[in-house]
Amino acid sequence: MTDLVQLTSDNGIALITINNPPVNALSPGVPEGISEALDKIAQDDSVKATVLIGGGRTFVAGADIKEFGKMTSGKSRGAGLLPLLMKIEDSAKPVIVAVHGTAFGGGMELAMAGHYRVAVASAQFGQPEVKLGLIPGAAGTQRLPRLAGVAKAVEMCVSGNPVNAEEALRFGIVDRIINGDLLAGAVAFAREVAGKPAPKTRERIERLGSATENALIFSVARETAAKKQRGLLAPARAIDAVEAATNMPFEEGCKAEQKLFIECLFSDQSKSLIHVFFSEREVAKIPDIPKETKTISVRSAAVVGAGTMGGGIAMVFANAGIPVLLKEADQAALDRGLATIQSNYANSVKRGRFSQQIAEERLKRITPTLTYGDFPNVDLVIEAVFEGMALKKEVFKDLDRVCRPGAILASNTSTLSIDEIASTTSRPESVIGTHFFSPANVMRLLEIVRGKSSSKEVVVTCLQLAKTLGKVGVLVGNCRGFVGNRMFGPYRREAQFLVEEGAGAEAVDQALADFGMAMGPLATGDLAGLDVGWRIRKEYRHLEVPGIRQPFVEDRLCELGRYGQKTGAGWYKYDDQRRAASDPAVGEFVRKWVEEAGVVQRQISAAEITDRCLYALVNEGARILEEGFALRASDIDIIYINGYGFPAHRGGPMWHADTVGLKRVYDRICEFHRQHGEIWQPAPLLKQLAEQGRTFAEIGREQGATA
Ligand code: 3H9
Repeated sequence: MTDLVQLTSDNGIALITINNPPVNALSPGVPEGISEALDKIAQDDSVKATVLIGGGRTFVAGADIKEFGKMTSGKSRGAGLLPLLMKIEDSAKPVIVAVHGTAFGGGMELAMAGHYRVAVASAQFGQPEVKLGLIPGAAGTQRLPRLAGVAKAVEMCVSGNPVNAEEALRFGIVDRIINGDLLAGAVAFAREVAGKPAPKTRERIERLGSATENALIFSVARETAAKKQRGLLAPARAIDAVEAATNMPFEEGCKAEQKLFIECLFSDQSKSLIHVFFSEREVAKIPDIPKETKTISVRSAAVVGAGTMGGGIAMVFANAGIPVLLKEADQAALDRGLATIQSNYANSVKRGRFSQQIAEERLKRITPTLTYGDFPNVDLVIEAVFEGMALKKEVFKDLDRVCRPGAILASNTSTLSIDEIASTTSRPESVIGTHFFSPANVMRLLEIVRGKSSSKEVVVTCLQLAKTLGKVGVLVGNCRGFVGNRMFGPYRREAQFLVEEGAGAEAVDQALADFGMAMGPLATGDLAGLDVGWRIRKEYRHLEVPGIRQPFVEDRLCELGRYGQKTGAGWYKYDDQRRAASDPAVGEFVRKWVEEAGVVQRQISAAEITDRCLYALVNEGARILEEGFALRASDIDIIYINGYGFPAHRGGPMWHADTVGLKRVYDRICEFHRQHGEIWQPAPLLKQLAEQGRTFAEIGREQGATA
């Protein structure tokens, strides 16, 4: 028996306990341990039935995801779970699987091989493999339709979303919900079924449906997946695999599933999504901050500024159950802010996202105010006033005066220096940036900007708080635009250059949407407001280096009052529902302006569009990494996936560059450098890695950047 699995007994009932913290993944040693235990149980006449249970906080969260990389690089042959599952199912004595926490992926497959399943009410069951670009690979697509029916199996394997114990019971995945002690309940259940014939999931066919019913289920599922999970391999393969369960014997179906699983496992999509899974967990690990660093308890908060961002941030706190003050300078602005919040909540209720009662509870947690009167009582304040240094400094002077010592003073600035803001206070160690993305109550990303004096406690607290708020917090350094917006500049610059050089706005957006971006860069500009960038460009014009090319078409559109969606016209025209349509006038304007500027237009391919926009991101990302404003390349990937609509199945911009090959990316950037001048100067780090044949992922951890 391995250390990971224990065999004990309780008066004729054998207990197999899996102990592989933190989530009892089926790492090497676990399947072997279960198998050995079954052998012993088979030989022990005193045992009448077996309970299989997870030790610690959960049952089994799936195969060990770390093993997949070893399998694709030929270092491991994988868990080989199928024979173990057959052995469980063929066991002469009934096996009762007792579930708490999560039975996910291989854990769910393990549970389905048992003869019965019992669970606590809080347990969750799911086949989330698709979220890793995979399909269930241990007969999940074959056993689940036999238990839960074809439609439910398709839904669970294609969406990857779990069901709770109650739903699992309703669909026949679970046989009994145990109220009270799970192990005791499972043992009692085992005594009830001991000595009776044990049902084998694989032999059940009554829920497999008729050919006609199934044909409809599969065709609807394929159509929906093609639309909602555009460009993704795994959902389509999951449907193929469940279909195999309906038209092949079990063993054949398993072989078909294996083939499809292997196809997915070796795909770039799966490698990218697995990279995203681990990177999302890596972001919270900060090399110079010890694990045991104390955090500051955040039980109440305040937001200064009730505009779009401030109101959204207040909602984020209220949604997470944290009471929040919302301060404005005058009553009219405060009323406007509150009205927007109320209408956002009303919309959510109308769309069925949550009940009226929940909306009211959330709203009650937001206390509007015109003064700093209650500020001494809060643990954290987020300033979200208009983006101007003078105003922000004034606010921070006030906060320094009124807030209690130790309270965190955060700024939602998207561009300004946190150190300069902090310098106006007597406690720069308590000052930090918390850059939310619009709409703050929807977007998952939170850039946490570490100032040179921000204390470790404040940094760790903000990283933890991000989790509490349902965000993914990424620590970044204090440079202009921080990480996300600093990279977004060159990306959008290239999109505009491409239009000037002859690509239509639609062609630019389409190429990037085809790549998988949630939205093209020009349509994104229309959404955010083209005037925002225009104002910034005017303010920083004095910093432009003479002789370096600058895009000009977007500024001209702004001069015509075309600010994007809010004015009904920008790169596109919009109806009163803000639906976009292409606007031939834009093409005409551009041709005229470009001709005046002496630029000769040409045919531009979709490949050039994506290369120029994406490699502009990569080149700037490499500089950021080298300068230490991001800790790891994977942190940049997480920022782009969660804040900028970069497709997760491409792993983020830096991972995408690794996948393409840094030498190829570097060579292409050198080509652009020759064609378009100094803005394409390759980042030294990129050059170095390309020459050494290395990747961003490799250096991520050794970079030791300061962020
Ligand atoms: C599969 O099963 C394929 C099969 O069909 C069989 C094919 C043969 N493996 O998320 P957390 C680590 S595919 C390895 O922060 P939570 C995680 O990295 C798999 N490691 O906790 C983290 O490590 P660290 C299908 C894993 O409480 C630590 O555990 N299953 C695995 O917020 C804590 O994780 C899935 O896709 C794993 N399977 O959430 C489930 N899972 O502390 C994936 C977690 O060093 N897992 N770790 O950063 C989850 O969804 C969540 O982790 C879970 C817990 C909900 C379970």
